Amino acid sequence: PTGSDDGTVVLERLAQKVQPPSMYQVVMLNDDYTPMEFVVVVIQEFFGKDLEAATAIMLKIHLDGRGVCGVYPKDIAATKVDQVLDAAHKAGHPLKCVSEPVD
Ligand code: TYC
Repeated sequence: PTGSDDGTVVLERLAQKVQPPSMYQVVMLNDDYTPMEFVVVVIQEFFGKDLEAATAIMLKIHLDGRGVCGVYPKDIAATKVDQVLDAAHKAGHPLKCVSEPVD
C-alpha cells in the first residue's frame, strides 16, 4: 500500500472497509412465449412488487425488450436470477433474466 508511516495506510483500509456493497440490477428479458400473467406473478413473488407495479414492469419489458425488476447486493441479485430461471424452467417457459452491475 502507498502512504508514509503516518496512518495513511490505516485510513485507506478503513475507507475500503466502509464502502457499501456494489449493487447489481436484476434485468428481465422479453420473449415471444412466456405469458404476461406468469411474468407479473414472478415479479410480485420474487421482487416484492404489488400487482400494479409488477404489471408496469412487465409491460415495459414487453415493449422495450428488457426491464429492471430490482437492485440488490451481488449475491442477492444472483439468487433472484436463479429463483426466476428455476420457476420459469419448471413452468416450461423460456423467460430469461440476468444480473448486471449498476453504473
Ligand atoms: N412478450 C410476452 C408475450 O407477449 C410477454 C413477456 C413480457 C414475456 C415480459 C417475457 O420478460 C417478459 N406473451
